[in-house]
Amino acid sequence: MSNRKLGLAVAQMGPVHLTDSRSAVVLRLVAMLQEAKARGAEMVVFPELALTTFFPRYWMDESEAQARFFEAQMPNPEVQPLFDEARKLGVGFYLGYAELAEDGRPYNTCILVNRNGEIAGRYRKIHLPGHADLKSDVPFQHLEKKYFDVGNLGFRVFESEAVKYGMCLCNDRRWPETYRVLALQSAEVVMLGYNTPSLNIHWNEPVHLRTSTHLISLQANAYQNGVWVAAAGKCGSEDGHHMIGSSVIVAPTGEIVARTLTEEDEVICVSADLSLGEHFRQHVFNFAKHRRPEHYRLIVDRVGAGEPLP
Ligand code: CDT
Repeated sequence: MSNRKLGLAVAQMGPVHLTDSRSAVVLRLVAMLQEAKARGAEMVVFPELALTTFFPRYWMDESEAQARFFEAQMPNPEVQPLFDEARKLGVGFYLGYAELAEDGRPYNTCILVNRNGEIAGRYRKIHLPGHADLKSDVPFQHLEKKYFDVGNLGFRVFESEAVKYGMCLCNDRRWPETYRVLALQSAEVVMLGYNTPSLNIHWNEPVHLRTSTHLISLQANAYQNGVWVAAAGKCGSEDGHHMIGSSVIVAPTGEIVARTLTEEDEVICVSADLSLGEHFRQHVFNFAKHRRPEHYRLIVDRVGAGEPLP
């Protein structure tokens, strides 16, 4: 077994309010990048939609949302200091933001930036939660289906500085297909950012389940795919709307090896032994030896649950 180590950090964010400027947010990201580097990080994971408040909770025209919350270029002058600092420190990062693509389409996107400050990978969110219509009987909206198109880049693995990274965003983390498609491309580390409201507007879910289902999803999928999972939340109360914290780094054993304590800007960092996943990938989850895809056809042939097979 090789013994490859990666300094892996998660930079959780406290709230970003409607009145906070991009430049102020980027200063916070730069400070956490510096702290992570000082603690040995080579890769730092920031949250989903890290540059703005979690705006899908608000109803507005698509054009207004795009003007206020989307980035038509990346990097752009307000975000450039983060790229510059990454290059100066020689540390990579994952960043989630609302992207207005060159063809004008809106996506919930994350990028992988390498230690030279260059974009080395891009993912556009596939499992968009929520709704597109105005719900009048709930305390806030969840309008990802209104503001974003379904991602068109698939789940891809990017090799950067000799590490194989997979990326996804928030709700994707609850779907086993996400991790399996990445693991079938030999991902070693899955990075994700999230914004998870503490209240579920769709059914009366006890608040504690919001955190436990988040952790169960990460831990089970880390183990079943032999990957490290690094999950960064934006949390606390954004203009009165609370979101869960509990940002974590999970080992391929399924164990949480670092977890945030606060609901504020907070860095957690581990030295991730990338060879740990190899044990699982070569034995219990040796895909080539043990998978039986001929019995998994329904996973791609059906979307929703249907009748038992004849
Ligand atoms: N941002 C995001 O994807 N949040 C979802 C909320 C689901 S409730 C409609 C999540 O999975 O945490």
